[in-house]
Amino acid sequence: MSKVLITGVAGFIGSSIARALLAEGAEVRGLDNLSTGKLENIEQIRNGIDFRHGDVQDAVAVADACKGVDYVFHEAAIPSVPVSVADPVGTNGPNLIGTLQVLEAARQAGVKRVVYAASSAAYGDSPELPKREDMAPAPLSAYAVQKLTGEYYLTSYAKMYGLETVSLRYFNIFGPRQDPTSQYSGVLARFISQMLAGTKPTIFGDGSTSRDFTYIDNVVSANLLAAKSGSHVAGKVFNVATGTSVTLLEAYEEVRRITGYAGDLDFKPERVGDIKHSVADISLARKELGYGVVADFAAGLEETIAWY
Ligand code: UD2
Repeated sequence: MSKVLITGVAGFIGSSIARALLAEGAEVRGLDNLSTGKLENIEQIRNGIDFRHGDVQDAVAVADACKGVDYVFHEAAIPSVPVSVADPVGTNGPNLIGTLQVLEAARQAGVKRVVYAASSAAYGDSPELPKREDMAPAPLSAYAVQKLTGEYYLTSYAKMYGLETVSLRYFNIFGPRQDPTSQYSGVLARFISQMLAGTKPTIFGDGSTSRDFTYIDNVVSANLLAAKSGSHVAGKVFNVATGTSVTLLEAYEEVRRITGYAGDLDFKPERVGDIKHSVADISLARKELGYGVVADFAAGLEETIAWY
């Protein structure tokens, strides 16, 4: 894959993509401002990558990071719906201006392709399921607006400047190195760390809320495919998910079974802005990227819990 730049390389997803690219023999450069990313995520691969402590909003740092690079994997963001709701202006910089800076630097540097971490948040809470890429977007939160606008910039750069771009709409991603410590952490990371510690987990709602929980290996695979596919994928948007949904109660039961947690759980009212059901149609990614599910929910959960 020659020379690549991963923004957000010290994050859960960026550090996983870095490992896979290194295994493929790529020369990996990484940019991260360590706001949500952690150096411990790349500790074991630190010597293999050209790590740069810098911000995606810093035009000079990004331009420098893009020099000589063939592929950019843009993962840097503040990946939280509630944080964006609390601070729409503060999150717009990292999530949207950062994306634009990356695109502009990639264009100036003659990068071959930019692969972008887009979000299923673009679909909002419309009742039609499963979510297909040709459905009208209905962003609710500032995060959704920022991520969706980023997609539009990618498509615009593909059309205006011929920069090859691919947007991957991630559904609920989980796996090793996902931070479980914040109140805004992914529900599976929270359930696992809480149950292993013998702390009572909480379900917001009655437990029937469902998600297309997607193990990280699928995301890594989708990124590699998005970079390697022919130019027919340029300017396009793809769901990255499993195509199956699991309720919060089912997820709780499964984590409980694997961890051997003997306690029970609390129920609290649904969080403001929560989407009730989310599941993807992944047929477009299958057809155009050659994407397939490499690890399903059960297998991914076993792997994740084994990592703790
Ligand atoms: C996910 C993504 C977010 C964005 C969004 C798109 C994660 C961590 N976040 O948000 O970046 O792409 O999808 O819509 O993947 N919950 C509990 N107990 C807990 C924590 C959460 O019941 O301790 C519930 C929560 O209220 C929600 C569901 O679990 O109904 C999933 O929450 P989440 O924070 O894992 O992810 P989500 O779907 O809000």
